[in-house]
Amino acid sequence: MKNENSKESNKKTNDLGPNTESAVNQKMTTDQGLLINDDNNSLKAGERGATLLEDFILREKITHFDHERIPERIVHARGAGAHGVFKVYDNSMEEFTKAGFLINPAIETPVFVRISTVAGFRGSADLARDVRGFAIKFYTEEGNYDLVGNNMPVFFIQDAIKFPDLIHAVKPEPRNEIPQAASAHNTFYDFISMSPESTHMMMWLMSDRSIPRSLRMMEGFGVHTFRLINTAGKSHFVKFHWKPILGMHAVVWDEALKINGQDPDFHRRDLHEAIEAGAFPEWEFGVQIVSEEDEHKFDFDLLDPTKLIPEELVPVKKIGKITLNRNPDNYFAETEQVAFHPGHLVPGIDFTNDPLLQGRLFSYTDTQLSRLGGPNFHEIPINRSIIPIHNNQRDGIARIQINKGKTSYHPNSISDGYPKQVKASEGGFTSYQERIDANKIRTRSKSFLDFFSQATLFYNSQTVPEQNHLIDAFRFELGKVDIQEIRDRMVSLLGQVDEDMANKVAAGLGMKVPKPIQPITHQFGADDHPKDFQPIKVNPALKKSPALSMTHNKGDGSISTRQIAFLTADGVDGIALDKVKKALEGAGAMVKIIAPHLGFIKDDKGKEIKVDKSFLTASSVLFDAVYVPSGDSVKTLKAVPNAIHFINESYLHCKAIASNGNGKQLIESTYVAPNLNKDAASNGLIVVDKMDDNFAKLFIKAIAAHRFFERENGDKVPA
Ligand code: HDE
Repeated sequence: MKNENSKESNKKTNDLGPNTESAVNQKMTTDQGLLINDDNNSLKAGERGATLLEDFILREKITHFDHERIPERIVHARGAGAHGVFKVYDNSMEEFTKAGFLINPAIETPVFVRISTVAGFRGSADLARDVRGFAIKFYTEEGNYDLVGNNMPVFFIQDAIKFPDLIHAVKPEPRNEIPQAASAHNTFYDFISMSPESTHMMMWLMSDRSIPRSLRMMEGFGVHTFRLINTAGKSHFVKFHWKPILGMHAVVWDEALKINGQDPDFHRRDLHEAIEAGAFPEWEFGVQIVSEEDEHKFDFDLLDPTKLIPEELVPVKKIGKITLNRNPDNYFAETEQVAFHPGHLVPGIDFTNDPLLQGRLFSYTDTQLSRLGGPNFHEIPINRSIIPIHNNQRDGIARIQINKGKTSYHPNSISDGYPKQVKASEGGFTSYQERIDANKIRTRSKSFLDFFSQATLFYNSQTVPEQNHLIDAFRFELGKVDIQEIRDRMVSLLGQVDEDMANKVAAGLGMKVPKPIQPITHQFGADDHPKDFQPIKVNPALKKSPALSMTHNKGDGSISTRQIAFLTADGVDGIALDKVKKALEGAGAMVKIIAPHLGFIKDDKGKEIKVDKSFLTASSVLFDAVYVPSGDSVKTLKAVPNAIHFINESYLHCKAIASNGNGKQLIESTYVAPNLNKDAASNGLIVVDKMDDNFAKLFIKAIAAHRFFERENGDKVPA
């Protein structure tokens, strides 16, 4: 009988575009299109075996399964992706670039974004203390442009040749493959403490930037200095920025550790759920532009990727917006198989000679050859350009395109010379004609040898709670290093950044800050290595850059997508619960009803309320704030250890806590009790006897404040 999954019926029911498939209303087939009659039993000689080698259906299924995995990315293996669109605000960039998608506000460019951690394996937990990769593929009308950046504007090393060493040092140690997704171990600090150029990046890594509350609430950076080229061929230097509309927010370290157990997919889930709920993540795209004439006017080298251009020196001009509005249909096909490359360029954008960027230009295609199995990865749907591809590249593993015609070379006369090259004036890509006249040498430019000024600038620009978190992070990480010599070297480096900070880190480790220690490697050129860690000393133009503190960008003050826990049980005050729920949801927050058991509870009027989570699966670390409504429920909750713990932990993690009426009794049963009389505005405890119209407003304001770090000044509660 004919297989009714004919091309027509397939087309009708699976009209999702090329290369997509939906099994809705379809019958099961083998990979060759044969209808399957039994997918539950293999072919056997008799009811009790043996199984026959002849069973090609069994063999096809198992063979495919055996080869389901591909090598994970060597770095950035753990990631989450989303589709979206990019649009520029106006044509004001025309002066600097000819890239159509950056100058024409009528163009809506489709994008795919993948955000990742660096060190962990593909199955590692989301809240590792780590840099986040922020890679964007723009499917422009002039070809694919990839901006493969991070959530921190600088990097650990200045030269690509050090990348394998850096990554080997941070990855699990070779002897026992421990620890997973963590920089807190001997080999990482062994390397870093002998790599003074990494000190600036280490300040970023130990700051709260490395433990974001959400992937939607972090900045993105292109890191390297790139070039913009206009129609006249004139070049300007440029740094790229992404500014999140929701502002920058982080969790606290104790919370990060616990989230990794409670929900290792916390960031991935958060991104997915926000997009499903229609709360589309948005970032504004910004540029810092420097003219060619000003290349040498800074006290650092624009080509050095361990340096940033302070926004106070060159402001970030916001030129457009990216909106992520669609989740991938299939994680593997899209998020796993997407292949980024800083060398995927379009006319109007070009490279500089940053030696880290130059090395990257080799690495990204090379790595896809082993990860995606050959040179045809550009044909995988997620990697395809939106404009058709015509060239003389042919064949290779898994070639999908069927090239017609008699020729596959250029020049040819048989095919009238097609495909033809295109003149620059017609949109053909030409490289910026930078003049180079130099000796071939292996050395580090002297202009790269100031290692600490910007590390100090970063530290000075943080608020006191941010500085304290950074010190605690170094204490934690170096506490996991068990070779004293390595701690000595690392703390001596910190001493060059800020004496007070180094003393505080050292105190936590029960040691004194050692004197600067002589470098023991020939890092800066075999014949010309400097005598100390700070070979070039500069007097930086800026002592403080507020833009470097996360508190300078808390966003639009909305509480959109914030997760709020309502602690309830039978007898809860239904009117209070409804009122606060409506107000919070009206402001975009997501309310979850938590109770001692799943199913339904009854409010004080006997009305049934659906429970979202029981205390067994709802930990405080998965929420941004907590509310205890009044009612007989409070009596029950006082006897639930997890409810008590919920309040203590929320307080420890500096979150807003609200209650009305006898809800206060639950808070009085916790370690938080002595803090109840403190000022609500600075302490985030909104505890009222009688609920008025202002209650929800105060609570919303407290949630928007995100965290109340004042609580860390000595009145920490056990949790
Ligand atoms: Fe990467 N990097 N990288 N990197 N990188 C990769 O490419 C590499 C660097 C970044 O979501 C790999 O396809 C070298 C800086 C992101 O798929 C690999 C050097 C920055 C992603 C590679 C660097 C990045 C990668 C692994 C030093 C910030 C994930 C898999 C010269 C500006 C992209 C892959 C995704 C991935 C090499 C340094 C960002 C091995 C050699 C600096 C966001 O090719």
